[in-house]
Amino acid sequence: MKIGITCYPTYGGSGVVATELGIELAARGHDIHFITYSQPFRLTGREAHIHYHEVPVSNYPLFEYPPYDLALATRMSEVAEFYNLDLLHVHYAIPHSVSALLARQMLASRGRHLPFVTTLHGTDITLVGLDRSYLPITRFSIEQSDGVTSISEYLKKRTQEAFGITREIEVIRNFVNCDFYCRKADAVESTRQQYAEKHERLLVHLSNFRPVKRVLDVIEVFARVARQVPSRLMLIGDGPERSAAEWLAIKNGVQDRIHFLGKQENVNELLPLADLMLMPSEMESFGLAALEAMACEVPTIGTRVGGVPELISDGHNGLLFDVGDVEAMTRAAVALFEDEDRLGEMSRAARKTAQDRFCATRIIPLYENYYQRIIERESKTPL
Ligand code: GMT
Repeated sequence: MKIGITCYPTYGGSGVVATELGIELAARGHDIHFITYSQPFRLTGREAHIHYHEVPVSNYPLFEYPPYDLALATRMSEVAEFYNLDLLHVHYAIPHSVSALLARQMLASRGRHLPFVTTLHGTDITLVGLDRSYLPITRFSIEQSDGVTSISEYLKKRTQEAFGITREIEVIRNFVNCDFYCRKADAVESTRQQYAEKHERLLVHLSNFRPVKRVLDVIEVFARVARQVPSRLMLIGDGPERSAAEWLAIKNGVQDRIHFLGKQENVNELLPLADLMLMPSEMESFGLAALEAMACEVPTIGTRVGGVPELISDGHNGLLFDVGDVEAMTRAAVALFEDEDRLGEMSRAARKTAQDRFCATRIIPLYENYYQRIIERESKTPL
């Protein structure tokens, strides 16, 4: 198939999923065309079967707000026509599904089908989509999409309830490439020493440092753990809460034990070095960072919110707590570090969950089948 993919190409879960999906589909022989305002950060630009089309946005002085969504719609329709695309797949409803809707109409006026699939990721529904100024158009573009997928059962229900949408939404959960995200003993042996001494525990957090991620809770938990167990923390990512996190680390006297690594491209090389992931988010529709860690045999201490319980089963492959309960999270982390057998069992269970339920080899065929169904159905529908 020839598939166009649009996403936010910068740091963020939906962009990661879209890019990894494109890479996996290309590896299976499909032609993938990324249509975005900059090259998605996990792409090298040299992958076979992958093409990148930048969306140029005019900054004519009259435009206080350059109309990106119109430029995107134009580029989508051009790429679809020039490269004979079978389908567009947009990640994150706003504004991508609105642009895809316009592109579909532009091509229909020229006698061509261009079905599009919208994948809902979370904040496009839970935060942005429920803002009154975006709600009607988000609902409209979801209803008008030829196919809609959601990354968890939770997000599907939330979308149906909050938007009053009755149309079908297919749940296709996030995935991880289990060959790429895994723990290799020799790599851990040679690299871990950069971040922690042999006798120290190593914790990790990975996010875009937005308030919803509660990075300050990460610092609070780590500061308490570090008082009881020799340990270090790797913080991967960057964003609005970074300086508050730095300040809190200094206030707690743990700044020397924390590695602020900023945005990192090869997180698959860093995650396996850790013993435990902290994801104390206020909300997660899925929690891709936890899945990536789990594939690397790193269990997560997380929160019982959104779609997280669909990934982490409490006490088996990770541990779940109420949002903000840093004392309980601390007790759990310390208890795990003091019980090597239990930590080992949980690490193996985390890897097994990733392999058995969320491995790319299982999830990508679900997308392929879904695309096929949509393309066949739409080819028989009059324009
Ligand atoms: O919260 C983020 O990291 C950004 C956001 C995005 O769309 O980039 O993430 C959402 O999509 C991820 C990938 O599907 C999910 O794993 C995250 O749980 C989800 N974030 C929230 O729901 C807050």
